[in-house]
Amino acid sequence: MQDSFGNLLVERQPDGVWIVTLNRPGKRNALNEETVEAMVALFSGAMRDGARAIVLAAAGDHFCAGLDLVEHHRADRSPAEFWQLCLRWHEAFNKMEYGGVPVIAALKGAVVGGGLELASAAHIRVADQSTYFALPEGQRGLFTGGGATIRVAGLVGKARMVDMMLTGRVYQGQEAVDLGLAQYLVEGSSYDRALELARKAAQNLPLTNFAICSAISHMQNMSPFDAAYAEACIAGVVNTQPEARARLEAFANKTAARVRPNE
Ligand code: 1HE
Repeated sequence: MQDSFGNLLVERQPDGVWIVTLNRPGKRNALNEETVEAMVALFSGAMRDGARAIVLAAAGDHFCAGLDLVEHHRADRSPAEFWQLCLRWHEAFNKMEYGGVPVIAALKGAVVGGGLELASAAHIRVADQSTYFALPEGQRGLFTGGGATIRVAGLVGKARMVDMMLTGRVYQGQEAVDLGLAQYLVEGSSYDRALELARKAAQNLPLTNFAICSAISHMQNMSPFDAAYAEACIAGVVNTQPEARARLEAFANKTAARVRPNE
């Protein structure tokens, strides 16, 4: 079943995997106000609406060119208006990161500016040979407003983010993976690998994925002392869920798969 949420296409597969496609290829999937509002709506309801994992894909050759610079130029926004706009971006990306449903981004081409802010809110990022990452805001006379100072700095570190913004430095390939901008680099299609990973994650119990895809992020915002307490509390709920009993039973009966090294 395929729906359209403004500039997002949503395909809901029977196993609970949703394919959400940024669908503004003519504008390199630049994020205009309408697209950000569609993300807020979609990611706010995804868990309630039964999504078990989401592939965040993109139409065309580029994942996302960031803020819609033409809309921004034409709107001639006031400081207060842009401040408000940034809060909507944060709302959308927080719903993704803290919403409890695994989001796997299938990256290709440009993942730049606000596009990198979007990608960095996903739980898993898969790059292909065409993918490149940059923060061109510095060269455009702008500053990041969609969470890069938290999420991109969190991935690559403060010094690298400052360099990316001051000099327009581009990262790609294995170097981007080594820095943490993506966790996977594929020879073929990032979409195919992202779908495979989403199907795998969708086999976990929803409550377990909820904890993985919200609690770990929340804990980064806490003191280690409080995070440990919250971890115990969440484990109390997750590790005693009735739905886990069959999986534990299978392990006890020696019918469950064992963890083995890669071949
Ligand atoms: C756009 C945008 C955009 C393309 N806003 N319209 N982001 C940037 O600085 C990236 C700006 N974009 C680019 O550098 C390039 O467009 C790409 C490398 C992504 C793609 O290049 P290319 O040669 O395939 O496409 P193009 O010819 O540059 O653009 C094709 C169309 O997409 C064209 O529109 P058209 O109607 O003339 O055909 C472009 O105007 C349009 N387009 N990118 C609007 N970004 C909360 S703060 C976040 C701060 C930021 O994100 S700053 C933005 C950083």
